Amino acid sequence: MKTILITGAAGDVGTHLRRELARKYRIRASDLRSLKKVGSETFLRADVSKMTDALRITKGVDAIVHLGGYSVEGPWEGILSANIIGCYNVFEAARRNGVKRILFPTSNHAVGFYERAQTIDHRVYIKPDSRYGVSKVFGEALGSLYADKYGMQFLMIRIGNVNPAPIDKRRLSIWISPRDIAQLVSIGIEHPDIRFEIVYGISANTRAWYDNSNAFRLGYKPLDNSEAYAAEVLAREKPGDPVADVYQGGVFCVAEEVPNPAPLPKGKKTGSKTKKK
Ligand code: 15L
Repeated sequence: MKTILITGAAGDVGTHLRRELARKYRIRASDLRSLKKVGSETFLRADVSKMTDALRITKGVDAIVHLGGYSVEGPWEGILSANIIGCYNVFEAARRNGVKRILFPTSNHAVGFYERAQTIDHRVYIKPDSRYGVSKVFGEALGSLYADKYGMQFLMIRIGNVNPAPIDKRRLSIWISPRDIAQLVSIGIEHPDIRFEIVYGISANTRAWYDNSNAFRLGYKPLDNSEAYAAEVLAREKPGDPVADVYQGGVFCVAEEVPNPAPLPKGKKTGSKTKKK
């Protein structure tokens, strides 16, 4: 039985995956927070923004599902440390520990500024809609580098929204059920010919904005379709923000106030060198 490390295991997606995959894999769950164990999984507390922690948790596993980090928009400092430094540490620790296979749950927010009127596939140019989306694009780019340079293997799953049922009109297009995301993750762990692939993490939704042919080529056969919930979801939908409604990323695409950074102390300019007298 393969040993799989799931980082960020205490979050929603991690919790669904651990339940769905408990009988198929030996799971090593890792998080900053405590969690309620599922089956015979092991738990390692870790902060992946520290390389020593990343090296410790990635030792001796067959594959990594790297969910750790912010799963929504957040302040730049937090995104930088958890999503960018944390992602680098996990991929680099995997390389040093000889772990070849990584599944990176990237996000619909890596391409959230595409309009809903458009159908996009895995080859479109990135269009992140947030600092969070940019951090997912960073993970995709880093995976591409590690695949080409070090021969590692990556499945990038641009996840829509994992939930037992779709929660609003936007999610009718991007919803994925827990059993469908578990199927995609299993493909990512088992498929013999993955080098660097991008797929969309959605169920077989009638209203999908994605052409998910790359996932189907790898053997994905989603079992669920959000249309079964459409009437109920649309009946309770309230009018939304007109800008958000244009874009696939929804409210992530609406401009927000970003506070100015604190001014630098006087006499200290970034990039300038002080001449010796
Ligand atoms: C995501 O990427 C997030 O991880 C999740 O929490 C949701 O916000 C989802 O996107 C979404 O767009 O619904």
